[in-house]
Amino acid sequence: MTLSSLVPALLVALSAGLAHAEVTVTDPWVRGTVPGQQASGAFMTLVSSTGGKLLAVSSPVASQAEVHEMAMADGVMKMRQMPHLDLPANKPVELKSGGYHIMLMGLKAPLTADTRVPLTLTVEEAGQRKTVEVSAPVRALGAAPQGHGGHKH
Ligand SMILES: [Cu+2]
Repeated sequence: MTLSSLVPALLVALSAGLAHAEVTVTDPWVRGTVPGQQASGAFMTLVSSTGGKLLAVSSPVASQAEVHEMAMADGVMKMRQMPHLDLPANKPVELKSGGYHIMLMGLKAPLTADTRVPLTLTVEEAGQRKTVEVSAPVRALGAAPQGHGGHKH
């Protein structure tokens, strides 16, 4: 077997393995922060092909990262930490503003637009733990249409 025939075979084997059992992450992003801000949110859509759980998140930009749920409790929006986030098989789970989100706490520096934040997700699928690396772009704090966003150039 020559090298040129080996490489395509290897690529096919790799992509077949990826399609088999993986958590797919789409449209990840992190909300930008202003200097002095200690926390921010990370958002994305997760799909597990076999069903699984998101167990933990870590990022080099934050001293701590937690999976949170935002929900109404006694008429007040409250956040609580989730021990894990269930990922039903082939059902997209959306992490978004006002719902599930990843909370980045103890930020070491402001998160500025057009940079990227590396996130490591620890997931469990079919009883197996693995990590998924995500590179999430930072979107400006003022990207949402709500008055003074502190967005300067
Ligand atoms: Cu939170």
